Amino acid sequence: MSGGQVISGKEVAQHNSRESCWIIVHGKVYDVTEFLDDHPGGSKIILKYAGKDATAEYEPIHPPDAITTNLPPEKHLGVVEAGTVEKVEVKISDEEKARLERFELRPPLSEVLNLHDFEYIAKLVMPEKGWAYYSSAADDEITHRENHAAYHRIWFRPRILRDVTQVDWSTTILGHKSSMPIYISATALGKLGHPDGELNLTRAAAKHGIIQMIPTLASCSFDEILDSAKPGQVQFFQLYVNKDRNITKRIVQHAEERGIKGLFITVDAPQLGRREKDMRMKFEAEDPSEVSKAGSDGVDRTQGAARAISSFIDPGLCWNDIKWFKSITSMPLILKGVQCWEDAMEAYDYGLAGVVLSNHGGRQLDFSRSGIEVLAEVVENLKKRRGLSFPNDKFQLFIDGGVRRATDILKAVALGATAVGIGRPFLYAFSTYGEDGVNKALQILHDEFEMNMRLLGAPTLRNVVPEMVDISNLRSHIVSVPDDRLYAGNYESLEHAKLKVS
Ligand code: 173
Repeated sequence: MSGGQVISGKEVAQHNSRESCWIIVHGKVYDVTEFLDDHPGGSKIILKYAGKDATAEYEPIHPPDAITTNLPPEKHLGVVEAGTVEKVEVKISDEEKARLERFELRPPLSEVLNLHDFEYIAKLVMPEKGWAYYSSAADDEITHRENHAAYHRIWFRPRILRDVTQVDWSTTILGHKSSMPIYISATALGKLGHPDGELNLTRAAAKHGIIQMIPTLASCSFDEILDSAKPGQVQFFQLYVNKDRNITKRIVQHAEERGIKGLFITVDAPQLGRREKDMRMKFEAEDPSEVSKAGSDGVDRTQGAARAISSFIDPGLCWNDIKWFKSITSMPLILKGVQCWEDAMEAYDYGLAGVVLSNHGGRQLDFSRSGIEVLAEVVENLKKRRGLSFPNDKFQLFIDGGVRRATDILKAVALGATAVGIGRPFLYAFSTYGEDGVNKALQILHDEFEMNMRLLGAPTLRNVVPEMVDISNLRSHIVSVPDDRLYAGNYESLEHAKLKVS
């Protein structure tokens, strides 16, 4: 049989076993029998759709070309005859019904006042898997919370009696105009939140004049995202480095050909962190007999969506590779995931264009410090040891993680950041309201900038200087002390004691 054949749904349905397993994706028929045990997400999930249409399950977690690039051409059997495929019966649980009702009842966008609101609504209305994947973070999620909490340890020292009739918070990032000192950070698997996935971000970024960083593991294909950009729209690309450097070279050079303006190489994920919320979701979805087999072939199938598709990432990536990257591209190179001044200085000495001080949204090493805290030490040390001042056009500092307000961003700018990456809040915005949600999130930040620039006494970002922030507590990690329940439960306080009334 060759790839051009028309095959009836009935015939596909006969290949419904481990011995002969055909599936339909986007109207095409594939023989995946020999691929079953190589599927990073396990054979079980494919076998569930053996002989059937797997498109709905496939779509959110695979780029559209994943199947065509992983299966040899002789396994592309043909196209399915229209109207002959039996619908896969999807049983809707009571919880799912209730969720869909909640989705319909979500408040009008006009009631959303800040970025936290999107997160609150997302938790109530998002599909369980998507919420678990987006919101999860490593281990005890201490770093995830610290990312936000760290901003609470910085206080403003605003200036008064400056003319703030006009305020302007636009800037340039790697030489490209941006209407705000932010960019949309790379986040994987956009279709877990909304059928248009990352395109929601591309469109809103164009509308608001900000830059989107496209992830390696987007649900939409790279070219689809590029094709939906406006002419001249600036985009960056986040790169996971493949063990097979030829694949990486092809991806990087394709990105450059398509006009990507900055390559952000992720350096904080030689192995993916344990996101237990995401892992549990997978665990519950599995048949227990399959779970007990997990690991017998060296691949643990119970690790959640992200881990299942991350095995291509090279843990052998090291400083020596930088030379190679410079030889294959002339895009500006930025390391994403730097966590101390020593590595930031190394990046500078290697002649890179900048670093993102980031702990991957708290999803990698738990107890790694917040970007804003690392920013302060990087600025201090690069000033002392390399005579640099920030913001600096030649070596730009970015941070991400925990940003929810323009005040957070202004704190980072005051300390020397060129711009701040925002990830989850935009995911929550499109998961709840599609592109309109992202537009609203950007409008909220716009309004917050306008007010806070005036209140700070800063007509432009150049006036947002280190003297405007008090960071004397930034490095003291305040740890909350749990209630002493033993004491509280056993001690009988004075009010219960029998007092002699004199
Ligand atoms: O944070 C992530 O979830 C992430 O970066 C990732 C990495 C590999 C596969 C999927 C997501």
